[in-house]
Amino acid sequence: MDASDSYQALTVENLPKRLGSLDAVTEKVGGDPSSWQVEEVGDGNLNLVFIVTGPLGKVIVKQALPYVRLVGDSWPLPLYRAYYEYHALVRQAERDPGSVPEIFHFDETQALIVMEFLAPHVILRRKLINGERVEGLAETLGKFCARTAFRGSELSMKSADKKADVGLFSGNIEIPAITEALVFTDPYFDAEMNHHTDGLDPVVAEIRRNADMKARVQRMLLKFSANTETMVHGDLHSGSIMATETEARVIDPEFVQYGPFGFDLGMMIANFLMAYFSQPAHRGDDLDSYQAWILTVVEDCHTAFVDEFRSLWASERNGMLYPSALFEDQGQSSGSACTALLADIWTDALAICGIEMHRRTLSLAHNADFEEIEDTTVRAPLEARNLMLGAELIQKSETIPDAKTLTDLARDFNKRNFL
Ligand code: SR1
Ligand code: MG
Repeated sequence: MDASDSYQALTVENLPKRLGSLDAVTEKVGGDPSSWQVEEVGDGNLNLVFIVTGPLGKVIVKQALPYVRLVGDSWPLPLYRAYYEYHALVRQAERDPGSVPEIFHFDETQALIVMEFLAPHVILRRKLINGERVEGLAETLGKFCARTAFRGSELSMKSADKKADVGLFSGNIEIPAITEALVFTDPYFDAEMNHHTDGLDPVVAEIRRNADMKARVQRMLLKFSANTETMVHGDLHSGSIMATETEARVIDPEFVQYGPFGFDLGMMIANFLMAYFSQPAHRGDDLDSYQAWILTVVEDCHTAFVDEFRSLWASERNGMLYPSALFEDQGQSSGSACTALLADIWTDALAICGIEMHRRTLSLAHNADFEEIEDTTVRAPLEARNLMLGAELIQKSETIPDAKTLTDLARDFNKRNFL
């Protein structure tokens, strides 16, 4: 494809002709492009996603659409998000090698990325709904969050490089604006695109009446929009993770931006907690053991995050923050400074977690964990537990010291009836 070609959305029919002359694609797929099998598999909220199959193998082609797919062309969205996604994938691959799909080709004008086809991976959200376990999941995800957080910050990066990167990603305006509205604002008033399950009204009213909690959410929005602590994935829910029985990879970082250290950890944990609360509608005899496994993943994610962050603190603290000149070089330990920073990160993560639990139940984009529960008389009480724990986390984020205290709270809320 000629780089000067103006943007045109790919179709199953025109993809072989349009990508068939790219070496980066033909080397992976093989054969005559006219014989390629092309399948459109995108079921996300924003993009086109194709699997392209030939005699040598498969690739994924992801192309941004100039509007929000979930809503339609009444909500335009810049194509430039593919550019930021590409740059995010490059950085994540450097900071946590093997954690994200390999990129074979990027075309800025066409807003498309050709990347590794992950097989036999499936979206983690589907596995959680199906009751499947993934070995080593917590370790992989906790390390991913710690490595990308630490190595994307001035704990590790040269200040000039980090500031240049903040400049680069600051052009990604419309995508964070989605998060600013859909995640941090819309759940807390009667916004146009909101919807929630019948029967939830009393709990929704209680949440929207709570001015102190809304102020805390706005405080987090201020941090989200103004703190450039590190490069965050920005949308690390269980639909942005693909897994086999023994491996997990992170995909889809188009919501990348610079933000708080705890953002990705908090959003990810929220999605495990929503999977946890939805389980009574998906499981039979194995309910207790599967719910227990999900909470173990939450605890172990936090442990892996903390352990990896501490290890990088000891071995890679070469940026301008907390320099050894102030601590080790003067014969003093920086251990308590690291512990205090980790406590702040955890506090932010808990508040983000609660906010994500709210938005997935009240705002535009819900998740399948709850949405696939057809009987709303079953769904509403489960969502109410989720909403009430979300409120607790936002309000008590400073006083929940660790992941075990968090999972104890989840176990407690899982027994309660809020409607
Ligand atoms: C209009 S986009 C809705 C949601 O889909 C994405 O995956 C993000 O989570 C966004 O908030
Ligand atoms: Mg996505």
